[in-house]
Amino acid sequence: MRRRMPLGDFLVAYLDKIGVRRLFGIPGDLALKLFFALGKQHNLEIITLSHEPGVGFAADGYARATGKIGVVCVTYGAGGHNMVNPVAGSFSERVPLLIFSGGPGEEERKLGTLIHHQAREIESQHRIYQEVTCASRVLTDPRRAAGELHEVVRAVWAEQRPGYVEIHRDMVDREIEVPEEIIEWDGHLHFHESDARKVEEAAREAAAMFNAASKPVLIAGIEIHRYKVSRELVELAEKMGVPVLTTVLGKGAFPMDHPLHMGVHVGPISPPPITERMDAADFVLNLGCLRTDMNFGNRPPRIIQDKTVWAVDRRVDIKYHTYTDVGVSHFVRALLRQDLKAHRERVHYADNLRSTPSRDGAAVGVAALLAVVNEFLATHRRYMVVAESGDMLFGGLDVRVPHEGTYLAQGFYASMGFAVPAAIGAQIGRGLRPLVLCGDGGFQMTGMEVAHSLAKGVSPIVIVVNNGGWQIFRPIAERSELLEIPSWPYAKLGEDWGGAGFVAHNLTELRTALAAAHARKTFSIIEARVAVDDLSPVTVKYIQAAASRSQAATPPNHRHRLSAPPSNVAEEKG
Ligand SMILES: Cc1ncc(C[n+]2csc(CCOP(=O)(O)OP(=O)(O)O)c2C)c(N)n1
Ligand SMILES: [Mg+2]
Repeated sequence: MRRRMPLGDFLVAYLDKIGVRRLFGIPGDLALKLFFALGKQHNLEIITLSHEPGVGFAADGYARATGKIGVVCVTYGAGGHNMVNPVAGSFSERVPLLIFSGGPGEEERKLGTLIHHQAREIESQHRIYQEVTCASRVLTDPRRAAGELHEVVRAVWAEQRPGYVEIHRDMVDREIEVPEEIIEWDGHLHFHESDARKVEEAAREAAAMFNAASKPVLIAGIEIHRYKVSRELVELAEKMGVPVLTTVLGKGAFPMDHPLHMGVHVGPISPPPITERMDAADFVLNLGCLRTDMNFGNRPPRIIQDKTVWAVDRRVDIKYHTYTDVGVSHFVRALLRQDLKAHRERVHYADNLRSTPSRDGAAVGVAALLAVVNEFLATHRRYMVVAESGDMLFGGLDVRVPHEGTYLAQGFYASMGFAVPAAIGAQIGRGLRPLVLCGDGGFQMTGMEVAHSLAKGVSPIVIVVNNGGWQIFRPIAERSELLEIPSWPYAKLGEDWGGAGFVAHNLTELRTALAAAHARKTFSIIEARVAVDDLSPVTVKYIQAAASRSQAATPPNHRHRLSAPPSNVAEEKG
């Protein structure tokens, strides 16, 4: 890095300094210079996919799986706008992405014509991204460009949210001034500081409540992942000896095979042992949990404030007061330093699957499919399960990944199209092989990105749950034909794209296909044929909860009837 250097060279040097080794993107004429400037650095691998949403989800999956910043480069307008949805998902689920977009140069802007790819004004794209990023800049001033990029990157890391940098094509070769402090900086990024006095006082107060309680429970959310305190959380839980639940979005924040892990808390639609234990709790310690409707099972949250400590978004709410400037990582570490009563509660893991395994030759039912996946994961432990929005987002909640593997899903933003490209990005970054649980609808959005697997050296196993359409809505749809989508030859596509393909009509075929896919080095697509009206146990409860909420606001003569839950579903208690 030099005091004066072309902006393109500075970007390369800067990314190297912060340890970026991979960048996801698709070029375009307004971003070509930028794209190739970044590509000049030989230790920066450029990963291209076919469609910007895939690129965005891949970078997001990379960031989730590695805990590093996912970097993206797209062209202006058509490319940039195509990527808004994945970035919005990263914003709402706290994933650190850095988006570089190209843009028209000064020459073109002087022409007085509209410029290709332009939507409204030249600035429109930046304005759109301002809504879905924590920091954004258009680098136009050679004296300030370096500092502005640095500011965006520091915000991305501190906030664990996307940042946006637009670089018009004539800026890439412009000499810029690099401040001495950036040249001398060691490249380490930091989370926000907390106020040490507030941290201590909040931890003391929470510990006193915990010590006075006889049935405490701990719930872990997404910030535990993002602020990298999973190890400390395990230590804290072991010191406390109490049941640990995770939220929907935070699934995986606590090891699913740990003896203290009780399962996923989805408000009142949790498995009955979990709702019962929550009802009995006289103290609930929420660490890093976002207050989302998904986390509460689409029912109004029932939070008894005098029994609750809630740490999220750099604040700790205790009973009816709040400590600001307390980050969850500092709070967890401070809790660990307190004298804590050691409980010795025996915890039983609870899910929504029936314990009796289905007969081998039986048709693939969704609950049985999930049980077969669990069986597979118990013996093939180094897998990263990636669940797609749709029935599999809820089905995935009943999947139990051993601690050697991991779990990724958009548990709140819930965009279809996430799973396959996110799995590709995640495997590139983390090395673990993905097992993707995906509906046919979700697969038809971005599943074709799996065709890049061979070239990118990745090997996901994609289970396409083919129920003939967007069937998660079937229980509440008045016209089910509106949910239908064409059937694709999923297994054949897998073969034609250089991987393997399997069709499973029953559980024996599903088990065989999983074993064969595992034995292969390439990617596989396993099409699991499922009845149109078969859904995972959690989906049935969730859709009913959502429907009864919307029906409460609908005049009685306009209410539609819910179909009865499929017979393989465990009835909700109470
Ligand atoms: C990008 C996007 N568009 C639309 C939706 C709304 N949506 C949620 S689930 C779903 C259907 C999912 O169908 P499929 O992937 O086949 O899963 P299934 O529920 O049938 O198993 C739709 C359309 C969404 N979540 N994301
Ligand atoms: Mg479907």
